[in-house]
Amino acid sequence: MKTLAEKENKLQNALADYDRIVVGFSGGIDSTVVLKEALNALGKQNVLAVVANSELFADEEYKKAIKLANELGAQVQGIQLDYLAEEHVKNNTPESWYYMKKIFYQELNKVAVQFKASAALDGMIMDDNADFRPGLRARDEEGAVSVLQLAEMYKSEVRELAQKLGLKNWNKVASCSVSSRFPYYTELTSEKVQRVLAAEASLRGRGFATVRVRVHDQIARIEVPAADLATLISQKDAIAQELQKLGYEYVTVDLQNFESGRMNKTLSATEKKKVLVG
Ligand code: NMN
Repeated sequence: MKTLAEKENKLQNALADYDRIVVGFSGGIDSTVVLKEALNALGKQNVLAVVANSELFADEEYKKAIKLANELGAQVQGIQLDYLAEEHVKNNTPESWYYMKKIFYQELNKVAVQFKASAALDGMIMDDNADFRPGLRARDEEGAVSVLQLAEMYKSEVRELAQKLGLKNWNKVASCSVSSRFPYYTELTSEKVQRVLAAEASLRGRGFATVRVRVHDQIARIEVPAADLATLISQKDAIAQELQKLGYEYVTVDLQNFESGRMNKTLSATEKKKVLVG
């Protein structure tokens, strides 16, 4: 088993193989560690942080990521992605994760060409291999490099390294496309997406940092970690009112707590495998 120092060494060696790179930057802890180590290894002039914005992500996440990249001293470029124009994404099929990432990496590669970079890096870690991540296939097809995976780093090690690098203000809560809030095969519209983004923003405003509002037609099903459940219930009337105002007929709390990947439970192992392999 390798120590963290050995893994960091591997990461630094991997970065030293490049002279100029772009980094797909979300403002989360993983891509923040990649950006920081890349800046240390290659210098500001050779590193461009690319931050994607789209209708399927909260605007506040985009703004925070741009701000953080600037604070880290990186050159930054924002890109706007129209995921909803893609058929699979619009219909929220299990393959939609592949198609979203395909769009993302293709745009990242375009920026890499403009920046004359020799590689496009992302912040995928070892833990991502264990989740249902069809986007990893798009990454491989588009030739993006997950340097933290090359260094065999898991989340706990990335956290430790972030501490060591003095990185404190990354946006800690993992976020992903709000398409994960809808059952597969639900048609996504701008209205549905904006409503769920507003519902989650309202709950975050009440201090629920990790929260999902899963939408089943007229029912909003709120997932929070077990530790937040009592606080959520203590605010139930105000929350119900806020979410009903946004247009949900029924506002419910999930007694099984927050669990990332919850909507994947409806997919069989065979279905998942088919999507992952392509
Ligand atoms: O945390 P929630 O909202 O449940 O969303 C997580 C799920 O979203 C994951 O289990 C995964 O299925 C999906 N996802 C896929 C990718 C990818 O394919 N690269 C990226 C982010 C999220």
